[in-house]
Amino acid sequence: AGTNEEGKIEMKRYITSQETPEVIAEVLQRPSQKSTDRIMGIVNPIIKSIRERGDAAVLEYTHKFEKATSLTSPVLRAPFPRSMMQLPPETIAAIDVSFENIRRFHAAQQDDKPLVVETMPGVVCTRFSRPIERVGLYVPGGTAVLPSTALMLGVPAMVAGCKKIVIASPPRADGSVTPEIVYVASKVGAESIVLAGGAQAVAAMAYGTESVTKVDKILGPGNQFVTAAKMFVSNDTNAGVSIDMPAGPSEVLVVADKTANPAFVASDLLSQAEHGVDSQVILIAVDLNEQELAAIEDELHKQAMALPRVDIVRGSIAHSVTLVVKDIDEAMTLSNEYAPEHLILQVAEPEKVAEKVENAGSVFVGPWTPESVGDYSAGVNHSLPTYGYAKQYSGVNLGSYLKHITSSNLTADGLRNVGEAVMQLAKVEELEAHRRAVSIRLSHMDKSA
Ligand code: HSO
Ligand code: ZN
Repeated sequence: AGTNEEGKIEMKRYITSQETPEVIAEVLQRPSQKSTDRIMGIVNPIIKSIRERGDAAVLEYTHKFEKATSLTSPVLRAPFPRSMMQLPPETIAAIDVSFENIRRFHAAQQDDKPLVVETMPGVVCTRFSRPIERVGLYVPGGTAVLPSTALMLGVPAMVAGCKKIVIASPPRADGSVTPEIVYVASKVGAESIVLAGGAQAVAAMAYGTESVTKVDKILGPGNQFVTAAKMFVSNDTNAGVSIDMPAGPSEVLVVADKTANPAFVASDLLSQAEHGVDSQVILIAVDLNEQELAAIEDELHKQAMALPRVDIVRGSIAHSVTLVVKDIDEAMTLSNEYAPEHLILQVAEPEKVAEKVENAGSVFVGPWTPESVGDYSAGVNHSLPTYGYAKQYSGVNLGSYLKHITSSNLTADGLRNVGEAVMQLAKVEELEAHRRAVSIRLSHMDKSA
């Protein structure tokens, strides 16, 4: 799969003008996820045992799944010892540069002045924000260590002013946490690191255990077990916890026209393909001829063969496609329908084309903007809606860590101005106490006048 008869790593190619719209819609389907029943059958008992047996259960799962049998406590509390964040200076420098860019971009999203609107004379409506007090940030382990995800989740939590930042991440088999993650945790002021992964980490943060702090919101990507557990706890009123968004496998859609550099296009497709066998990459080729398509395909194969993770790439390329379309408008219609997590525009006048984006998690504009700059260091967030959820969800941003609270403040004149409307609607709804809450005050004003 993902390889043709001669062993070439190749995406399937469709020319939209030669297919029915139904076929194209079918082609743009996400690879289907394992049935939720099966996943929930595994996740439910895990959640139950964490609730019943707390730390002991967390440790058991970590011993079993992470093989970290030497671990005796599931939590590491701040201040984290320097010895746990020994890193080469170039890694420190890279984290520091990325941290600062992410901090700046998210700090600019702060609405520090409350919104005040006088809707009628004497009727003042205000909106102000407050940080969510305790947040749990899930940083996946698995086939790659992801300190960048710790940055993307931790920096906005710090900027928002969340009082307790808890980071959960599966430990390595020797029981230690990746030093990059410890370093990021200390930079963002995390109060603790939960050394657990999967549904058990989510459950521990949702309900709290003897040593894991219960949180108010859980953010971060994860596999199907993590996602299922997040969905479950956010639906459980006993947990009192919310989540950022549903998550699926990572994906990219690249729109390329004749001006695009084939090597750049291939490198962007492969950056996403190497994440996991379930990643999906889509190339929309705008009016490219056979020779131009072949140039991209040759680059894709050549670059893929040189990658350490070529086997993962083979898996994801197996369910990835190239769509050849007639013009940029057709490309953007298809892209908006697919609603990609990442959208890369390697086209003439990319800023103009960016204006046509209706649905996407994050957009990468022009030849000098590979997705990887956004994954790590540009300042934008990489925790983004996948699986078509870009149609209704935003990526993680400062607002993900805030509540917006409104207030109303009326003067006597204000109540005189708006009172009639209130009383009439209360009458319509036959809620007499509502009506009287206004009329009592109005007659009081008349008496004291
Ligand atoms: N592209 C991934 C994020 C990531 N890339 C982390 C590298 N490390 C999902 O947006
Ligand atoms: Zn990535």
